Amino acid sequence: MTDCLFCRIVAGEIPSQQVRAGERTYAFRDVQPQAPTHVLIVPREHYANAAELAAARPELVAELVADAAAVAAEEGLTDRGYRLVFNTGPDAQQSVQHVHLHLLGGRSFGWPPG
Ligand code: DGP
Repeated sequence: MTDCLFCRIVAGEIPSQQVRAGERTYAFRDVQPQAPTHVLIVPREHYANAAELAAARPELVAELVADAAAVAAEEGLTDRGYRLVFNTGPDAQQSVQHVHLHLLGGRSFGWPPG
């Protein structure tokens, strides 16, 4: 999809800070990081959200999670842990309609913060 931001990032038409490049997936740093490590992992193929991806290509959901775990290990997050998030739809504030798995780590997500 030529008008999709993440399709254009995957195609290299818009620059991104690459973290991992697989045959079917691509991982890059979020431009508005919410944590010391904030990486987005996407399928190269366009699907609007996690449910659509799961219905069409369930093995790719597993691949996104495996990629996230590999990136987490590379970033030294395995022992302390990390958060994985798929935002879906307006109430979840999904702003890019190309499914993306957020990998967040390097801080505690306990409440209250700190
Ligand atoms: P979501 O709200 O779940 O749709 O998350 C979209 C994320 O994408 C958000 O955290 C900011 C990030 N983002 C938006 N535009 C760009 C961009 O051009 N480059 C990169 N690297 N990240 C972007």
